[in-house]
Amino acid sequence: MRKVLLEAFHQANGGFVSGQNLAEIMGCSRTAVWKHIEELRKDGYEIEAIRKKGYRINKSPGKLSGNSILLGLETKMMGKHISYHESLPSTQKIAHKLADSGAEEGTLVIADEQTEGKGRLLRTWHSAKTGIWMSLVLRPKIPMHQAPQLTLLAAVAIVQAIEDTTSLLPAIKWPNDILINGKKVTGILTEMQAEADRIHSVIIGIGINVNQGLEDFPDEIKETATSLSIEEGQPISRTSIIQSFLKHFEILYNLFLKEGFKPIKLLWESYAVSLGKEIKASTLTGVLYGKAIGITEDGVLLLKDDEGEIHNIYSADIEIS
Ligand code: BTX
Repeated sequence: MRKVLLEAFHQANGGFVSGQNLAEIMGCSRTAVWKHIEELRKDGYEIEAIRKKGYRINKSPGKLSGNSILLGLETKMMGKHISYHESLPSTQKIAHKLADSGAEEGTLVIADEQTEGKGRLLRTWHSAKTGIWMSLVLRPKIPMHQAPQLTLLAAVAIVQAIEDTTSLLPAIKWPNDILINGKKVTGILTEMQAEADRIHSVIIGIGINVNQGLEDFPDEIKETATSLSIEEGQPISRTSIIQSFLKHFEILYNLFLKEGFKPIKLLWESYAVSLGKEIKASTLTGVLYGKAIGITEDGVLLLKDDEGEIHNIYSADIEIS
């Protein structure tokens, strides 16, 4: 019922919807409509009521919910099914389960808080309330070796969403960190379910620090992490960031499926901070120093060492010197 009510407001595009109209759409009495409106108000929606005009939503709540994301979401597929949870160990786990049981492409799992947020290589991702912790289920028909390109694609969509919603200028550090003023605001973890050379699903896990204050970060990341609101100096709507991310992601994903990685690579390069710089790459097999000279068509980082030898870096932590 609530979903129908929010959809009716969405259709009205910020305008008024009369009580009578809402009663017809919802198939209930006007008194019942009023009760549902009161419920929305309790959840933080600011709803104006004017005699003879009806109701209008002036402001959606800062609180996250599946419905507030759906209200105003401009996608055909991404985020059309949302599994929202107040607190979870990790959205990745739920997304894997949903993918196993046949969830549609574009299904999104979101939590207000994660108690066991995962980074890459079994690292911890701190996921206090007021950030965005989400996992997107994809079912791309692509060869397995192309799956890591989706991490780079997601990074571009996040940068575009941050640019849409704030005045900040984010930059990407290969492969998956988004930095603002040199500090990490986002991490991306791409996991895959596959068999032989067939991808069943790709789960893109995204963590964005949105409204945390410095005091919300544990000591070990206070120097290296930041949030959008710290950088912008005011609270940022998580709902707007998620909606904008899903919109950009869908456009880029369709482009990627049609034309491959090339157009995504160009966009990614335009946001990259590490290219052309001297870097230290810590890989699982050792540490390499040299200049980051570019990425390949497959999204692999190219590092040229002092002897002029070029190394392909598939997975590493990068420090810019
Ligand atoms: P990563 O391995 O690149 O980054 C992890 C490292 O980043 C940690 O070791 C720590 O130094 C630092 N770090 C941890 N938490 C934060 C934070 N909140 N802000 C800035 N720096 C931090 C990046 O891994 C991948 C992160 C994916 C997180 C999403 S959230 C939704 C989904 N569910 C889940 O469990 N993980 C993903």
